[in-house]
Order: sequence, then structure tokens, then C-alpha cells
Amino acid sequence: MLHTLSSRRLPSAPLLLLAWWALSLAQADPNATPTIQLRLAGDKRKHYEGRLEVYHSGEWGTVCDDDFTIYAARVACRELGYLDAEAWTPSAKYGQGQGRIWMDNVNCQGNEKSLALCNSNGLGVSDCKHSEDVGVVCTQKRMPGFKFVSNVGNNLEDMTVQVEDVRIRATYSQRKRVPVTEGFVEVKDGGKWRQICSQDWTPLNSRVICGMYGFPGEKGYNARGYKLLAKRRKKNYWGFGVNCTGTEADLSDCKLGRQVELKGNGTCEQGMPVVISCVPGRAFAPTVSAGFRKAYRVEQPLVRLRGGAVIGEGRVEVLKNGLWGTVCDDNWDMKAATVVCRELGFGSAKEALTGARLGQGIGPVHMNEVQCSGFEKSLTECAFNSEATGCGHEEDAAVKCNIPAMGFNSRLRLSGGRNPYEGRVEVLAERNGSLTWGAVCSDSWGTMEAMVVCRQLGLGFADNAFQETWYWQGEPSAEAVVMSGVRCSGTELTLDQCLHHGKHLNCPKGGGRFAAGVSCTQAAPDLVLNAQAVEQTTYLEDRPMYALQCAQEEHCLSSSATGASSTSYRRLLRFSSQIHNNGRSDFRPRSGHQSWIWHECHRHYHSMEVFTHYDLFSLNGTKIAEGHKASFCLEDSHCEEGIQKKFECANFGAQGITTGCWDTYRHDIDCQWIDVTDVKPGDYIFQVVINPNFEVAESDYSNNIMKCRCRYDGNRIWMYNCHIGGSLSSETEETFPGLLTNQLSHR
Ligand SMILES: *[C@@H]1O[C@H](CO)[C@@H](O)[C@H](O)[C@H]1NC(C)=O
Ligand SMILES: *[C@@H]1O[C@H](CO)[C@@H](O)[C@H](O)[C@H]1NC(C)=O
Ligand SMILES: *[C@@H]1O[C@H](CO)[C@@H](O)[C@H](O)[C@H]1NC(C)=O
Ligand SMILES: *[C@@H]1O[C@H](CO)[C@@H](O)[C@H](O)[C@H]1NC(C)=O
Ligand SMILES: [Ca+2]
Repeated sequence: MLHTLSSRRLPSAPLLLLAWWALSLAQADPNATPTIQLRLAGDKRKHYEGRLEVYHSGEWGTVCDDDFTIYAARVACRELGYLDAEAWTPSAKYGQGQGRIWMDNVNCQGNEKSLALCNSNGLGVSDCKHSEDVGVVCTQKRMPGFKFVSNVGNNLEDMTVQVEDVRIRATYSQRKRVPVTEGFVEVKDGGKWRQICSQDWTPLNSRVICGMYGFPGEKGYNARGYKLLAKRRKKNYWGFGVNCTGTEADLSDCKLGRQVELKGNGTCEQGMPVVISCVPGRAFAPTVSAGFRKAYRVEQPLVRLRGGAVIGEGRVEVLKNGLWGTVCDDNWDMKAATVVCRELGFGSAKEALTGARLGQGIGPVHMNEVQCSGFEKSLTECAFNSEATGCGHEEDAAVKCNIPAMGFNSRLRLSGGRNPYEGRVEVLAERNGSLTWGAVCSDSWGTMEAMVVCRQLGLGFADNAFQETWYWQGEPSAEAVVMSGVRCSGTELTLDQCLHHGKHLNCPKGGGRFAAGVSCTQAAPDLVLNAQAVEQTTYLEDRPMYALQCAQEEHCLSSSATGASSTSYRRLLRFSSQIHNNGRSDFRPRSGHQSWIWHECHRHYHSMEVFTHYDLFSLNGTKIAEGHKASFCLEDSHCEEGIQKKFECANFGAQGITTGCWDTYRHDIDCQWIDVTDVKPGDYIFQVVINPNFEVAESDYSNNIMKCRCRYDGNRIWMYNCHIGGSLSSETEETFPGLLTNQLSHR
């Protein structure tokens, strides 16, 4: 990138002359413009970005970043059939290319039809190195009416497929199935849908297209039936074949196949239109529309996604030795991301994300420098380095996967809100024999239910669940309640998978302006309790009643303390809790200052009346010590390096926990204990649950529960095996006696 002005910025006089000559030629006769083709190559993390490569005189080469601008990127992206460019990147961000550096000092106005029409040193004239290869990020949207032209002739080595759109066109009898998994493949080129000639077609091509449509695999189909159908259809074949290796995440990464010789009568030689049949993941098994689909859970996965706003997105976590951990983003690419997506029953990857873009995990970093061939059945079969030294959770890898078109948001809508992300929830339901939009009863309506709505609509996480929506403007568009008694566990893909009353509606308050509402958000906080801190700070204290008056008033002692003499002692199990916000937005109490409660005894405001539960259970799951509900004054006690504290309790300050900060309740503050005065010696399970009523939305609730084994000999107490919910494999968790995970998953 660094160069002296004299040698680089100003082309020598003969070069200038040459450039002028080439330009004037080009203007005089458009056919004299050097013929080039473009492609996006290299280590991509989205299919619509990459190293810009130019094909000329039978050779692929790159473009130097000197003088490159967003205008040049726009010309290149449009030439590739994308609507526009979003950005460009210098210094071989997508890796160094090979061969010639075809263009240097490219200077475009932005409206040129081809990169070849922009000013430059001239094709092949460059003194750059491949470390200066330029990359572009195009918009995901394709240009309507884009024509895939090839002016390079038949010599199309390694050209990629750039068409306007692709689709699977279901036959009439299959059209009612959701999702569509089988049909003729068509590409849109020059504004027209065209079939592909089946000569040279391979299952690898089918695999890529199934992946784009959200399906992990492809299978055979009844060829004879389709042959008969094809005979009767009018055909309009595309002029090219497709040559995928099977590991591409998108058709635009596949090479172009042979040109197709179309006969005068419009048939392709020895061929018929390409048909594919995709195999959906279990969660997306087809049903005839409006059928009942059960929520589905993976049996014993080795890989899972966490912290994603919508289905098919999340931080990648892998199981090793019974312990869940994360993946470092070094070398994280579309191939690895696609292996994860297919393994989990989705299609290929839409995006491979780096830098903990979907939140930071906890526990170990299990994999680093992952390298997949693209055909592995599981990410755990890819090559990787188990040494993750230098990889912190701020480098956690994540994915966004293609999922099938389920028409989820055609059965649910929001109305009346102040913006498109909020509103009264309306569902399509069968009433008196016809489908009508109706409201949802707000009895039992809470964050879990709102989460399912936001996810189903692709709007992210729930920010708020409203039980009253009367203060929104506008008359409700659907007055009648058509759904009541909704209770979701949080894993459902759609609201109708949640428990509800079905036909037997029961909603005393009615719908209208009291109907259920939601507001959705792209980013949510994620509170996680530091299990080690609990383990390390536990001890017993015998404290006289006269020093516990405040605690008694705040119900922090068990019932046997009532009426106890002021000189008697209570035995307290004390510990510190450290609550981190690992999510992507700040945690704030649901209610504003005006409704906080002043606690005279402790002289501060509580912003959430129930923020944590502390309990002690026997090994068979019976509650032993009366735990209590603790409310807190939320603040940033400490933050990670480089993050500013925002929340402070003192003086009626703003309460909350900033992303990257944590709130510490030291073992020596009042009520930070369980009263174990009446507990007999033995083995127990100690449990802490934070945000237990899901009052505030989080991107992950599974890590809100923490359990420890606990041994009490009558004098001393030992706390061990402390761990966060969801951090162990289900088998390991089962060997840990007692109740547990279910505690959180239902109220
Ligand atoms: C597909 O590409 C490979 C190499 O990239 C080549 O060997 C093969 O002949 C191509 N097949 C077709 C049908 O173009
Ligand atoms: C199209 O023409 C070819 C030869 O030109 C012939 O073999 C083929 O049967 C014709 N197909 C149809 C559908 O007419
Ligand atoms: C369905 O029909 C019944 C009786 O005809 C009527 O009372 C009720 O309001 C109707 N419900 C809806 C949602 O139209
Ligand atoms: C559970 O264990 C406790 C003692 O730890 C015992 O008193 C209780 O009866 C047991 N309950 C069941 C259902 O086994
Ligand atoms: Ca959480």
C-alpha cells in the first residue's frame, strides 16, 4: 500500500498516452473495450463478498487496492449482477490471489458499465504485490433484469454463476406442501425464468441448491413422472451448465459448466429440465399447510447454536468431555459454517460470523483454526487445533444458516404499534369454517410467549410482553380473541406449537385493547452467574437475631425465625454472587424509577422485586431450606477492560448491568445467604436462579440457573461441582442428582 507519489500516482507519459488512446478507442467503438469477466474469490464470510478477480486473455488475476474507491466497488458489484456495493477492503483481506494483477490505480466515476471502462494503468500494468489485492462487499440483493452475459466466448475457465435468482418450482401436486422440497430448478436471467438442461448435471449441484433453500441434503426422485411432465411444459432453457463441487454455500460460488447447445426446437441434447428433491431437517418436515407441527428437540447433539435472535442463527458451541465450549474465529469460513448448518438440519450458511457477533459464550474454547472440506457430517470431524491459547470469548465464532421458507410470518402479524417491531399480536385462525385474523388473550402472556412471536416473525428477541395495549393508537383491526391460555417453553418455532386452549377459548377480559402485545429487538442482554465465584466464597456464619432485624423485615430468614428471641442465633450459608452480562445489549430492570420500591431498612431502591431465587434441595429434589426471593439494586460493579461503567445504585441512580460488566453481591451484604438453621447434616444441592420469572428478556435463559453439590456435617459446609445450566452434556447432568433443568423451563 505504501508507495512514493512520484513512482506510483502519476503514470509515466507514454502510459498516459496509451491510456488516453485506449479510452478514446473505447468511446469510439464499445466493442473495442477490453473484454473482462469478474468473480468474487477467497476466504469469504458471506457469498456476496470476496477478493475481486478479473478474467482476461484466458487468465484470472486480481486488482490492486491503490486508488480504489467505493465507486469502483459499485461498478464491479453491478457488473457481477448485484444491486450495489456496501464496502471495499484493501490489503488482501480475503487472502492473496494468484497470477496476474490485471488492474491497478482503478479510478471509476461510479456509472461505468464495466470495470474495464474505468480509468486505470491499463490491463496488466501494475507494480503491486498480491498483498495489495482488493476485495468488495456487494449488497445481498441482485439486480432485477440482470443478464448473465459472456462476452469472453467459449473459453470460460472458472467463471462463476451470477444470475438474478434461483428457485425450485414445485409441480402442481406438490405445491400445497410447506416447505417446497422438490421441483424443477429455474434460474432468472435477463428478467426471465429459465430451466437448466440436465446434461452434465450432478447431485453436487443439487446439494448446493438444496442448501440455499434451507435443506441439509438431497435425494433421488421419480424421474419418469417428471419426464412426462416436462414433455408437456413449454421450455425456455438457460444457455449454460452448472459445475458445483458440492461445498459451495451459494450457486454464485459454483463454476459455470459447459455452454448448452440448444436445438432449433428448444430442447437440450439428451436432456430434460433439471429436477431436484431436497431432504429437510427434522424440524422442517413438510406438512400440508395449516397442519400441526410438534416442537422438536435434538437428541444428543455435539454441536449447538446459542444466543441467536432467530432460528438457524447463533454462537457455535461444541461438546467435549461432557462440557460445552465455544469455537475460536481464526480461519472461520463459509465451509465450516455450512458444515455446522447442515449438521443441525438447516441448509448452507448465509454468513460465517467472527468476533462474538452473536454474544460471548462461557467455559472452554474447544476448537481453533477449524478447517473443513465441506463434506463432514459434523464440525467435530473437521481438522482443528485444540490449543486455543490467545483465543478469548471475544473471538467466539457464530453462524447464520439458510432455513426453508415455512411461511411462518404469513400466519402471524403485529398491528397498532408505534413502529414495525411492536404491536398487538394477531393470528390467523379458523373460525366458523373460515380463516380470520384474531387477537390473543393476554392472560398468562409473558416474555417467553413474546419471544416465540418475535422469532416467528424474524424480528429477533422480545424486548417486552404487553398485557395491555390500550394506549396504542388506532382501533384494533381484529377485535375477537381467537387464541387463549398460551404458554410457551421457549423452544417453539411458532406460536401455535405452544400450549393453548385450542377451540375452548377462555379469556374473561376479552381482546381488543387488552389483547396481548409484543415489542421485538435485534439484540438482547444475557445474564450469567459466575459459578466459580460461588464455590470459592461459601461459608457458614452464626449471627444473632438482634443483628438481623432488617433481614427479617425483608423476609430473608426462614419462618422459624419469627418470634425467635433477639439473643438466639441464625445459621447462615453465605456466598458471593457475580452476575455478568455477556449479551449484546444492556440489562435494565423492566420498570422505571417511579415504580421502584424504597427499602427503608437497607436505604436503597429495588428495581426488580424478584431478581434471584436461592434454594437448598435434598438429593431427591425436595426443598429443604426455605429459600428466598432476593431483589437487588442493579449496578456495574466491575467491567471488562475498555468498557465504561454506566449504572450505579447510590443516590437513586440508573440501575442495570452494561454489556461486558458484572454486578457483584458480596457474601457480607444483608440477605446474600440461605438461612440453614433448621437443616440437618447431609448432602444437598444448592441452587441459584437469576431473572427467574423471565421478567426481563435475555438472549439465553438456559444459563440462568446454577447448581452446586453441597455437604454439611453440622459444623462446616463444602460447596463443589458448581456449574451453569446448559454447560454440561445431558448425560453428565443426569449423573448430578436432583431436579433441575426443568425448574427453569416451566413456571
Ligand atoms: C467441472 O470442473 C472441473 C474442474 O473444475 C472439470 O474438471 C470438469 O470437467 C468440469 N465439468 C463440467 C461438466 O464442466
Ligand atoms: C427436437 O429436434 C431434435 C433433432 O433436431 C429431435 O431429435 C427431437 O426429437 C426434437 N424434439 C422435439 C420435442 O420435438
Ligand atoms: C361464529 O358463529 C357464532 C354463531 O353463529 C357467532 O356467535 C360468533 O360470533 C362467530 N364467531 C366469529 C369469530 O365470527
Ligand atoms: C427426600 O429426602 C428427604 C430427606 O433428605 C426425605 O425426608 C423425603 O421423604 C424424601 N422424599 C421422597 C419423595 O423420597
Ligand atoms: Ca442468561
